Amino acid sequence: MTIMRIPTLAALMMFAAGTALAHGYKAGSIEIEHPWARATAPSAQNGAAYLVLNGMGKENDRLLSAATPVAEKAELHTHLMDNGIMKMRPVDAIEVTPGSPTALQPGGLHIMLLGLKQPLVKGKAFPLTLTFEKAGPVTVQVDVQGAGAAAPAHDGMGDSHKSH
Ligand SMILES: [Cu+2]
Repeated sequence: MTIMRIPTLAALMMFAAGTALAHGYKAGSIEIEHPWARATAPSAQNGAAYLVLNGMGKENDRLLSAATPVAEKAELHTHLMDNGIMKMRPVDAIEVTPGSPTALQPGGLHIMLLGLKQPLVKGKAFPLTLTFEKAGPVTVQVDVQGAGAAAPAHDGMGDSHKSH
């Protein structure tokens, strides 16, 4: 019955909203802390989002994909050293291991936002939907911080992306 399905979804959404504390989110037993992105220049094609994944349950899970209305595509990326040059590579999934937080941060794992439809403006926020293998999808709000926020390692990002 339709009547049963819709309230279930609404209840889930309310649960997600109700458990948001201090800019944290929950998907099943996974806590997602402080999603943020760096502001981009008006001409920038790409951006990146960062957050921390905390497995609070007993089982491992995996972040499989991400999507956002502000970019054509969101990919899971990591940084690897290749002949002394830091390069970004797509990864199939990001592991979430209970008891060991997985940090997505500049210079490491990140969610790449490809084909920005609008610049990421400091002080604004945008929705990002994360899909986990077991916990399923959850939408978080990503805070946009100043262009100079955190490590400068990501500044070469646009260039390395153009090359592949
Ligand atoms: Cu990247």
